[in-house]
Amino acid sequence: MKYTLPLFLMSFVILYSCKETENKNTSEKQLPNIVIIYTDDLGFGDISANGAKHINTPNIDLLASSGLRFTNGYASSATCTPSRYALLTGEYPWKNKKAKILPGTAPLLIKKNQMTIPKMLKSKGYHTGIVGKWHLGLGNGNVDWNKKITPSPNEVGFDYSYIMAATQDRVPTVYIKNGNVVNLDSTDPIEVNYEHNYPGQPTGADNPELLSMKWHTGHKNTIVNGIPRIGFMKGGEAAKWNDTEMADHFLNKAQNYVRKHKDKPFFLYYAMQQPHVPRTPHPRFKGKSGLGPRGDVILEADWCIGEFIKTLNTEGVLENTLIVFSSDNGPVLNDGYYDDAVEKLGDHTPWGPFRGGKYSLFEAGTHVPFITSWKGTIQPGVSDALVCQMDLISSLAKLVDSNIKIGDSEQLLSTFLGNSTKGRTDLIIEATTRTALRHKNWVMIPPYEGEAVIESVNIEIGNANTYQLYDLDKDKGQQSNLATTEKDKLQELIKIFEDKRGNDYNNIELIELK
Ligand code: NG6
Ligand code: CA
Repeated sequence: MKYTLPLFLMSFVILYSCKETENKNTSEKQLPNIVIIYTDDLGFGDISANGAKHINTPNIDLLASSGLRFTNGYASSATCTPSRYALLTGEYPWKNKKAKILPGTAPLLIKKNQMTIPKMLKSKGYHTGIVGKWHLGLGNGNVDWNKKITPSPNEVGFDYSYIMAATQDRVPTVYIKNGNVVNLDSTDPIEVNYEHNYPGQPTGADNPELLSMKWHTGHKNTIVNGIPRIGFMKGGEAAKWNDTEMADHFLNKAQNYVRKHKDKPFFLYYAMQQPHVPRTPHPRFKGKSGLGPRGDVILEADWCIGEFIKTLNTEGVLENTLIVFSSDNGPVLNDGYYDDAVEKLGDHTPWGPFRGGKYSLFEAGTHVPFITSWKGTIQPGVSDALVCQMDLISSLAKLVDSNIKIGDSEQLLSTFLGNSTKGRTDLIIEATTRTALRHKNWVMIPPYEGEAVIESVNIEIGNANTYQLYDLDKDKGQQSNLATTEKDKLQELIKIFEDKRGNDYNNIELIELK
């Protein structure tokens, strides 16, 4: 009798501490780290995991062979800004008329009250970070680059941001950390505009003798590191990035982010700059692919991914990290600089089995590499389910038990984790403001006016004066237009498309690539 009370208390203590450990384990399990590795202009056929024979991407392949490789994974769009908008917000970009390729001076495209992946995860206790390319606008339309830039990624859900504002070929050519230009010297202020040059400054158009890379189309304004860019920039000499060091620089920031935040659930959006132009491989990779700089920077990106995953491993978080790998749009060879991408292509097919490329409504524009990997949780395999990057926000919300709902984003968590083969039935794809419908194995492209091929990039963009209908099961390369033979199917798809898209889909402002 005399031992009863202490025994009772002891069992209570033991029970309680078991409960504590159990809670800790469950909550740790419930909240895995999430990493999105996002490449820029990497084509479906640019990775050996998807069948490339003339380039070797061992680290991406390992991600694929140890995870789930999607054969029907899509970016929402065939260009960068709209795809990134859809990825982060889960909303179709054609619902926001401003979601087009943005200049470096564009205001922030995501509204401060809009839901985003990092915002949703933050509400669940995650630390959230972005390293790399942003291209979703900054500030309110009149940024003073010498002061704190706001709003920035930090106002739409990211606790930490280390970014380039737009693209590697657009000014300002500086890194921005949490809204402040890195290494800014106040005695050499930065000015940026896209309309006129600053007096006395050389440009790509006027000073070919200063160029280390020759422009082909568009890129003829301010010269930075011998490379002519889009837009004009003055000052900020000490803050300018080094193009060939950029991959190492972002990798380093991404690795440090993991090291610093590994003890708490984190979300990292690692938005790599390759293989977008200007392609500036580090000397370690120069000439290594035999395909010219475009191939070399793909090797560089693959290496960075390997190093980044090594860091997750050595920091002990790989088994508690869901990694999503994809690309913002399909491939392009000559995208405005002479850099041997065309000349040295050989037999490599960046577009894989598909037609078109970046800017195109044909498959290669949006049908991109897509891999999910989570060591110990996702069983290796291949999924043919139709999925879009836009679906990640709802699916990740399910993963972390958040109850946010985003209309256009389908909740496909079990598909992303390999526990279901069910994908979307329909997806509206977008390319330079034009839209088309993927429905099951079918694709319907409505008629659009304008050139069929953008000559400067030599890509068929999908315009025709008739409806186009393709059966991807039989015709991945979209060679056989079935619109006149499969009339019922065509009508069925037009109806689905117009129900979702509205019938004013042709009332659009077409983008010109000059
Ligand atoms: C185009 C640029 C191209 C690239 C693209 C954006 C010209 C001729 N072309 O206007 O080089 O910068 O915009 O690419 O200037 S994206 O991947 O960020 O969407
Ligand atoms: Ca892109």
